[in-house]
Amino acid sequence: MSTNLAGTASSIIDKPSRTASSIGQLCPDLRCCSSFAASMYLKVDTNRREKEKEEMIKRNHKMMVVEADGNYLQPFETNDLDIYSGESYSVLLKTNQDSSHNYWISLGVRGREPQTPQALSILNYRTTSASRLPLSPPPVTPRWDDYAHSKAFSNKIKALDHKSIPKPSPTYHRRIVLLNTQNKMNGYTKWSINNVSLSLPATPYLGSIRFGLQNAFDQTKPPEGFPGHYDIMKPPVNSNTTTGNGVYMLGYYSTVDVILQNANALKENVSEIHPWHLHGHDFWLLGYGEGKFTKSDEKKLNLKNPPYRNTAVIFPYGWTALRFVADNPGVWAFHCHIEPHLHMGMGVVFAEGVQHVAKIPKEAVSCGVTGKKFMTGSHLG
Ligand SMILES: [Cu+2]
Repeated sequence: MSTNLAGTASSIIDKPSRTASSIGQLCPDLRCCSSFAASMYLKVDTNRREKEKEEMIKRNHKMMVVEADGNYLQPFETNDLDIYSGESYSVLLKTNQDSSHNYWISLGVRGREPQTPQALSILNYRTTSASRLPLSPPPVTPRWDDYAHSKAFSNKIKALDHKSIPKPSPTYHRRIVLLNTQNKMNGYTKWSINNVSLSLPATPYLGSIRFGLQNAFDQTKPPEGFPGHYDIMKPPVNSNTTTGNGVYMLGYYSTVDVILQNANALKENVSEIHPWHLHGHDFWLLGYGEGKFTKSDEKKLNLKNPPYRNTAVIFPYGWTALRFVADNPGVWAFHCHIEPHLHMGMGVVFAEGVQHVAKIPKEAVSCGVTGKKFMTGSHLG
C-alpha cells in the first residue's frame, strides 16, 4: 500500500451457500479503494477455493488465514485481518452462504484516524446479479486505534510446523536495539533510529563496500542501542536528530537479533504503528511486548513456532523482537514500509558477506564516488 497510514482494511460479507471463493480483485491502495467505494465486485463461484491477499471482515463468511509474506502459517479462522504496508496474506474463503444474495466487504484504516469513510466492495455470487445490493448494512471495521484488536490478531499468527519453514536458532550472536523516535532537524520533522535519521549516500553501498571506499558513506558504526534511562513514554528530551548513513556490518552467517523499540513521537501521548520490512531475508518474528524491552522479556520470546516473515509491525509504546541469519551476501535496507517515513529517515542498512557477491552489477557503481572512479562512459573502467 502506498499510503502514509498504517492501513488496515476490513471486508464484511453476509450469507451462505457451499464451499469457497476468491477475493483477488481488491485494490490494495486504501485511498484508491476509498475513491472506488462500492464500485468493485468480487465474482465468486460456489464450491471453489482460492486465496486472497487483502484484509477483510465478514459477517457470516469466515476466512482461514494460511500464509503470510510467502510462508505457511498454522491455519486459523477470522472475521477480519490487519494488513500493514509491506505485508501479504493468503486466506481461504468458503462461499457457503446463501448464493441468492450479495455481501458487503468493508475496508478500514488502522493506526491513524482516517479522514475518509471506510471503503466498500461487494462479494458477488455468480448466480446473483452483481448490481443487487446486499440485504444488510455494511459491517463496521474496527476502530483505527483499537490496538487490542490488532495485537490479538498478530498474536494468533504462528508458523506451520513444516520442513519448508526453518526453526529459529535458540541463541544469537549479536543483538541490535533500534529505538524509533520522531525528531526535528532544521525545523523539519524526521523519524530517527537511535537518534540518527537515515539519509542515503549518493554512492551505492554495494560498490563502495566491495571496493573499500572510505569516503562514500559514514564509516562510524551506527549505534547498537539507546541510553537505558531513555523514557519511551515521553517525547524525546533532545528533540534534535542528526542524519547518518552508516552500515551495520553483520558477521556472515551470524544470527542477529533486532529489538524494535517504539516510543513517544514529538507530540505528547502519540506513538504510532510502523511496519518494518527487511530486504534480502526472512526473519523469525519472536514476539511483541509492552513498554521497554528488558531482560525479563527474554522468556516471552517464541522460539517454538514463530512466523517466518519479512515485515513486522511495532505497536505504540511497545517492542517487537526479530531474529535472522545473515546468510545472504549483499547490502540490505531495513526500514519502515510507510513510504514517507522511510524518506523522513526511518530506516537502517545491514551488510554481510559483500565479498561473496558474485558479480557487482554496473548499476551499483555507476554513480557517486564509484561512478567517478570506475566508470568510463557506460562501462566499467
Ligand atoms: Cu513508520
